[in-house]
Amino acid sequence: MTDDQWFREAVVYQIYPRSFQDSNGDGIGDVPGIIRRLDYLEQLGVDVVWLSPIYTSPQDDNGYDIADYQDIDPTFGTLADVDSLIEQAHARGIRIVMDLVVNHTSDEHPWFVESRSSKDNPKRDWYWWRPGRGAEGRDAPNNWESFFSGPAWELDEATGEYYLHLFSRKQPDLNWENPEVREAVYAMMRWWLDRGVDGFRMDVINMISKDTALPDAEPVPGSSMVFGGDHFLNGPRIHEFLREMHASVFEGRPEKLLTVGEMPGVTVEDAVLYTDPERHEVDMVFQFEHVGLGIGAHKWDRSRVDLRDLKASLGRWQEGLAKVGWNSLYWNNHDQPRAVSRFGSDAPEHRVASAKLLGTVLHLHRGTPYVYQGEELGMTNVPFATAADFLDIESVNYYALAVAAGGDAEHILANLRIGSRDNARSPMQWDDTTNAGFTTGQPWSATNPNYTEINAAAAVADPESVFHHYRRLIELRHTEPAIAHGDFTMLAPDHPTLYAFTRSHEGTDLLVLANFSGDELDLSDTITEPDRWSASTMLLGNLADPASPTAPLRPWEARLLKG
Ligand code: ISL
Ligand code: CA
Repeated sequence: MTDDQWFREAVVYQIYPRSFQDSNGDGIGDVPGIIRRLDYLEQLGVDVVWLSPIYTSPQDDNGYDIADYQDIDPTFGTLADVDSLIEQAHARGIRIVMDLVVNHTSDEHPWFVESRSSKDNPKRDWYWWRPGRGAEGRDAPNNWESFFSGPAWELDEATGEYYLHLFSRKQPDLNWENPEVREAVYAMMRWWLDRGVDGFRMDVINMISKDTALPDAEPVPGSSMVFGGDHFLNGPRIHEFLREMHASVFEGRPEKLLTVGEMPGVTVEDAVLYTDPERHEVDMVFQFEHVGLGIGAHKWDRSRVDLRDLKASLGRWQEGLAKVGWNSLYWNNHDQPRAVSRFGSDAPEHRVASAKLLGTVLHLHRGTPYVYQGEELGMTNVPFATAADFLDIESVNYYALAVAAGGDAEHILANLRIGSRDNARSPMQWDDTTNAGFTTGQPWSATNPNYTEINAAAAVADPESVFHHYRRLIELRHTEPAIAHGDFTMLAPDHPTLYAFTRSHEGTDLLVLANFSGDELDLSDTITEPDRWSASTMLLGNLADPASPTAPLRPWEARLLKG
C-alpha cells in the first residue's frame, strides 16, 4: 500500500458536536467537550474524527447553514479551542476531518447579504437569482421542491427576484458557475489545511453543478416531492469542479489528506469515476442506496428492510468498486435513524448481540468504515412522546405541512419516530448520572431514558460490551491485512436471514457469518467447504464461543472465521 492510500486501513468516527459533550453547562455540546473525550476515542482506537459543522451559524439546520467559514460558532467554542483539539488529537494519532458545506451558505453569510442587496451588486451572481414566472412574476422560476418541504425558491422582496435553496430558505445555493465563488471556497479550504486539519467530508457535493437552464422537473407519480435531481445531481461540470478543487487545494500537500463526498443519488458507475485515484477527485463517496431501502414513494413511509435487498445493494457496491475506486461504509449518521433500531433489533434481549453483529458485518466489508457517535454503544432510537419533542427542521416542516394537509397526526408522529433525524441527535450517553453525563444544564434535545443502562462508562467497564467489540474490530483492521485489502465475495445472496461473505488476500481467507434474525440458523446447506471452515479459527464472535465454528448460528449471532 502506498502512503497515499492510508485511509484504506483507517476507521472514521463521526462526532455531531452539538450532542457529544457539553463542557460549560449551556446544554449544547462544544469543542472543549470533545477534547475532554479524546482519551475515550483513543481507547476505541479510531484513526480519524469527522466533525459535523462547528462554524459560525444561525443554526437553522444545526450548523449546515454557515455564516462564516473561517470562524467557530461561540456555541461550540473558539478557533483557539479548535487549534487545541487538532493538536491534542494529533498527539494521540487521531486525524481531524472537517465538514465542508459549500453547496450553500447561510442567508446570513456576508456573501449572501451582499448578493441580495441589489441586482447589480458584484456578488449578485454568486447565488442563483431568477425572476418569477407567470402574471407579474408571482410564480417561482421552476417547480422544484426543497429537501425540507415546500418550494426550492424564495421571493426576496428587496429586488423582487427569487433565489434557489435546495434545503431551507436560510440555505441559499451558491453558484459554482462563477469562478470567483470557486476560488473563494478553495482559499477557505487551504486556510483550514494550513491550520492543521486532515481533510474534508463534503456535504451534498454532487449538487454543486446544476443545469444552468434550471428546467422544470417531471413530477413522478406517487412521489412525495417534485424532485429536480436530474438537473442538479452529478451535473454537467461536477467532475471538472472536483478536479479543479483537487488541483487547487490538495495537490502538493506534504500529507495525503482525506476526502469523502456526500452524494445523494450517486450510482456505482458514477462512484467509479469520482473515486478513481487516477482522476484526482475524491477518495470515497457516501452513497445512499442501502439507507434508501424500505422507503416507499413517500419519503416518510418506511418499512423494515428485506435482508436480500440489503445484500444485493451492498454487494453491488462491493463489486462495482472492487478494482477501481473505494467504498465508504456506514449504517447511520446524524441524518439517519439509529442502526440497531433499523437494521438490528433494539429489543432488550437482542440489542447488544445485534449491535455487535452490525458492526462485524460493516467493518468486514471492503471500504473505510464510519462509526457514528453512540453506535459503538448500541444507542437506539428515542421514544419521542409528542410532536414538540422533534426539533430538526426536516421533521418540524414535515409535521406542520402534513398536518395542515389533513394528515392523521398520530400516523405522522409514528413516521417521525421511525425516520426522524432527531433519533440520531439525542445526547451521547456517557454515564448513568443526570442527563447521561452529557451536560450539567438542560440538554438541548431530550436524553434517551435508556441511558441508565446504555452508556459509555458501563460499556468501557464490561469486556463483553458493544464498545469492546467495536474496539476489537478496529484493531483487527489494523492487524489483519485481508480486512483492508482483501477481495470480497458475497455468499448465499438469496438467503432471507443469513449475511455471509468471504474476504481473500495473499493466501488468507476470512469468512463472515451473520444471522439477521431472532431464530436459530442452521448452516449446513449454506456454506461450501464446511469441513474446511469447521477447522478454522474464530477471530471474533459476538456471543459466548460456539461448539464449533460452523455450529448453527444463534439469534443475531455473528462470527468471523479465518481459514
Ligand atoms: O437527511 C436527509 C433525509 O432525512 C437527506 O435528504 C439529507 O438532507 C441529505 O442527505 C443531505 O444531507 C446533508 O446536507 C443537508 C444537511 O441538513 C444534512 O444534515 C447533511 O448531512 C444540508 O446541508
Ligand atoms: Ca456548551
